[in-house]
Amino acid sequence: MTVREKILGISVAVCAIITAGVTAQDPAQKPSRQDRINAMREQIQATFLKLDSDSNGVVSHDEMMQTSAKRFSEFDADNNGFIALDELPKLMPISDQQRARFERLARFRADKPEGVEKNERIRQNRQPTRLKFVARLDRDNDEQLSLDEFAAPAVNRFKRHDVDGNGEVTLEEIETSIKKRFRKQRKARRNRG
Ligand SMILES: [Ca+2]
Ligand SMILES: [Ca+2]
Ligand SMILES: [Ca+2]
Repeated sequence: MTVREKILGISVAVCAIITAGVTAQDPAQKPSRQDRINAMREQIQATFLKLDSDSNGVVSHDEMMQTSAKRFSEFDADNNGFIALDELPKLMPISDQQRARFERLARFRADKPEGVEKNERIRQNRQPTRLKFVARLDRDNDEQLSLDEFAAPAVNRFKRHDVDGNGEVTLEEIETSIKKRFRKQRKARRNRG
């Protein structure tokens, strides 16, 4: 089995597991939820394949950092190793993928009580102003971002996904951590009432 076949096989399994968990909850919503799950599966797979630059079926810490460093250098126009406030656009860009994900979830939330309000709050957090973006990540308060500061969210995400802590992330580990997050979210929703 090639690595690609393995990855495809695993992501079908991820989909099946997520489907089982979600559709069992609310069969009436099945089509739109199924769409969400399919889209999510494709998104996870596409991101994984992109990050896995040597195509060996695992994303290493280095591969994740390379991606962050590339994005960092796109912003660091004067190439001095720091992103200054005026090197950023007034509103931080979001990827097509993030936008599609937000719109999908927004449609789902819009039918819920307070969904519209919540969507607006999430939209503002998703696409923050450059001031908010720097303020959130600027740990040493020098009003600019080092690569470490810029990459911190990606590093934290990587650590969360690296379930066995060996410095590499597999699709199975992403599956495990996403399921864990789903369970936590469902539990939080139940506790809210
Ligand atoms: Ca790799
Ligand atoms: Ca700079
Ligand atoms: Ca800083």
